[in-house]
Amino acid sequence: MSTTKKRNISVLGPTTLTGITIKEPATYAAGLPAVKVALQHAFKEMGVVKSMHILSKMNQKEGFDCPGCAWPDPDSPSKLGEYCENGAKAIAEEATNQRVDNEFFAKYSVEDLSHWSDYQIGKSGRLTQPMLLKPDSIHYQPISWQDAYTIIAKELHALDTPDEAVFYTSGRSSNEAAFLYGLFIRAFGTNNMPDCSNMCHESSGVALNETLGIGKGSVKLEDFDKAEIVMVIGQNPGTNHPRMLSALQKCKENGGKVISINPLEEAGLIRFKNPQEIKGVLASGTALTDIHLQVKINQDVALLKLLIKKLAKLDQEKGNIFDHQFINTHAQGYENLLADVEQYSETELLASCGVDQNLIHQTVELLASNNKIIICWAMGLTQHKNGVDNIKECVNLLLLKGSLGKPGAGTCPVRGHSNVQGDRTVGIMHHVSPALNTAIQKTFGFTPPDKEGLDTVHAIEAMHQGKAKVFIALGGNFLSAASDTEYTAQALQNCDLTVSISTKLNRTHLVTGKTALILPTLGRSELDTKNGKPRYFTVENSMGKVHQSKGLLQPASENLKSEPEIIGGIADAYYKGDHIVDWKNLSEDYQQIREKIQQVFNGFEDLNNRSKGSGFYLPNNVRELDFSKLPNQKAQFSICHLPEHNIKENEFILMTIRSHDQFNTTIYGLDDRYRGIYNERRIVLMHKDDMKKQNLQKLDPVNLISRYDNKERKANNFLVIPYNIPQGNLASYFPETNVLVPYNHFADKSNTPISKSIVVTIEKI
Ligand SMILES: Nc1nc2c(c(=O)[nH]1)N[C@H]1C(S)=C(S)[C@@H](COP(=O)(O)OP(=O)(O)OC[C@H]3O[C@@H](n4cnc5c(=O)[nH]c(N)nc54)[C@H](O)[C@@H]3O)O[C@H]1N2
Ligand SMILES: Nc1nc2c(c(=O)[nH]1)N[C@H]1C(S)=C(S)[C@@H](COP(=O)(O)OP(=O)(O)OC[C@H]3O[C@@H](n4cnc5c(=O)[nH]c(N)nc54)[C@H](O)[C@@H]3O)O[C@H]1N2
Ligand SMILES: [Mo]
Repeated sequence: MSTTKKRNISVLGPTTLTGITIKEPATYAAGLPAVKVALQHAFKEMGVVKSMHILSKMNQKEGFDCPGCAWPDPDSPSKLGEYCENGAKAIAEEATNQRVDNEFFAKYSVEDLSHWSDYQIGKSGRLTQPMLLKPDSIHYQPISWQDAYTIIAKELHALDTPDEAVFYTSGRSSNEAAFLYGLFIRAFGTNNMPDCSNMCHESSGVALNETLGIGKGSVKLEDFDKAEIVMVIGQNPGTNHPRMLSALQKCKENGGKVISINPLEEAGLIRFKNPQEIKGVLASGTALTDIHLQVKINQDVALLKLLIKKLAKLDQEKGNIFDHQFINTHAQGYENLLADVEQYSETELLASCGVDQNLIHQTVELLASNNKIIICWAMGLTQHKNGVDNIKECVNLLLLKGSLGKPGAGTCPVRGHSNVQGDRTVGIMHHVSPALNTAIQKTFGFTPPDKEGLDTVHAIEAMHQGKAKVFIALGGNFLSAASDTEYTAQALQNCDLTVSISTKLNRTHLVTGKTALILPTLGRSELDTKNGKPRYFTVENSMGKVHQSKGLLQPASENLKSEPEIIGGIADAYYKGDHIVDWKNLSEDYQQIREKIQQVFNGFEDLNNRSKGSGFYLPNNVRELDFSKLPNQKAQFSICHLPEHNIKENEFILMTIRSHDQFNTTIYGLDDRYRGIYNERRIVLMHKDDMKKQNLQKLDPVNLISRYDNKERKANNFLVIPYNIPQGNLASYFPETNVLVPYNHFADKSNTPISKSIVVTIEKI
């Protein structure tokens, strides 16, 4: 047996500063600067010719789906494709001309690379060849695909039970890959399928399932044209879903109003200069937000309760404010909800949420006189201890107004990764679904396990405790994305084997189990061929529409395999051909995978044909106002509780957010243009009065410290920036601040880490 060398890895990487410049925050999003920045990124990574070729094919019907966010494409996109700065950056990052090859790994050990920043690591380029890190080594070395599969199969066979393996999924994988992966995992015998959703919209899924009977949103893109009010809560579309700004623009042009609820006044929500229109280039563009409610971090329930309470009062006085016919026909729990808001005083709620009283009045007036309301939200609501309640309170408001199941109204959880919703639909799920198990049994002839699996936070705990020993990741960057970086690092390092199926190098490849494998895969933009014939796969967007995506670029290396083929390779090596499923054959034939998806799941009839062109919508009971699966066959009002933070003197609530130049843990650049911060990520935004109280000057370096369960966690070296943020609140970027998030503090019911409300103190350096 080989010995295991203790590797000297820097888990967190460097904390050095990069040379900040600060300017005034921007007052609009997009416009010409966005085009300029997008092209700069694209040309730098891909060169001019390749850039122009590929950018014209993104999000077109016969093109490939943008690997960025999950916002849907309009049915009739412009000739240019719908323009998006951050989509261009996402594609530049994937289609870069830089390569991480054998020489790279021979030159740099994992110890060396661990001292690089995430930015440097990502910029080193695309992975080109399967690589093995042996227990006694600090250098990855090349390995053949077959030998890599054999190592995985051997480690999986060596486990005492299948539950000692953990299979993570990030949300970029296609429906075909995710389906096959889930199928293999179940055949292998576990439901340990943590996925990025657990850290993302899990709270939305739980809340929406319990209240409306489907874990997805109900609106379609065209509803934005018809909406009278769009509320954007805890979401920064200018950066994270830039194409959503066109939808908000249309809403405004048709007379709709936008209410944004956010501790920050995000530039993208102030004004949009659509670069595809003359007025977006030459004139001032479109003002988006009509009312900005600057809520304190995690006081959305207080704010929504206040609005509901005031509306209820008006309804009693004047009538016709709530849609009683809708409530009587479709919902239950109305009286309890009214009794609940009765308990709170308006003064108390107003103080908790910290919003200006006049703005509350204006909002109530708007909500009172309109009935077509869409509520959009993202991580600002989901990543709190009471994330599920945040969303249930939004549903309460929509139910009261009858704003569901009709044009221009409904729920709109704005998803993260471009196929995270699809992955869940086709079976990536740690919970047991008896219906799914029966369908798999019927279709494939084996019985999937019926024991609940581990989600992200519990998988980390299991690996930390030595109860799980093999970790396999289909995409993502588990180490940096998950909470409590040092604890998670130990969890991964305790494993016998960690495997990453990836497009680009990241920190999870450096903080590994005793043995580690990197399996390089094709990206969205690349041609995927079998016997010279191009293949396509399918994805589902944020609004439940399934459509095809077909890459067009030459792959980054001839040694790459598609995700389904890699999964098939692992399964084939594990079963050595002795299984009821012909893994090799199935994994190479996407048409056949789609046929199986169609047999296992409802709503995918004729998938092979219907996914062509602009695609089709999956069934959605809320659109039909069918609540038959819920108690009494009614949509459910919920009683939501106010958060308890018990903030002591000198403590702050920190939200960990995205800069304009990153996609989760992939760092595109060091600027956060809309917030006026350039060339630095180690920053913390703070109210000027709080700075005074803490005796801090602009750009003073500080450490951030969290203390949970008597454990101190520290993130070092951040520069203080005075900013328009509520007092008592701070903002900083993830993943640098993930070290502060305790692994065992997460949302009730959804187990989503509390990344948006970490209690911290500040230590001046
Ligand atoms: N370019 C780019 N696009 C992306 C991503 C990316 O990193 N880069 N990530 C993708 C993924 S996986 C996801 S999940 C989405 C994330 O999209 P977002 O959820 O927009 O991303 P965050 O930066 O986490 O921003 C959360 C917003 O919520 C606000 N907020 C924080 N706490 C609270 C609160 O308590 N209440 C309220 N009302 N607001 C709050 C913050 O000020 C911020 O504006 O974007 C997806 N698209
Ligand atoms: N503190 C804090 N933590 C957070 C969040 C936060 O707001 N605050 N947000 C959370 C959220 S919303 C999410 S979704 C998670 C994200 O968690 P992950 O999905 O795990 O992280 P990413 O950074 O998106 O993963 C990037 C890596 O995916 C790989 N990759 C990219 N494209 C492909 C592909 O097509 N196929 C394969 N196989 N690999 C690919 C590349 O190797 C790249 O390095 O992070 C969460 N963590
Ligand atoms: Mo996400």
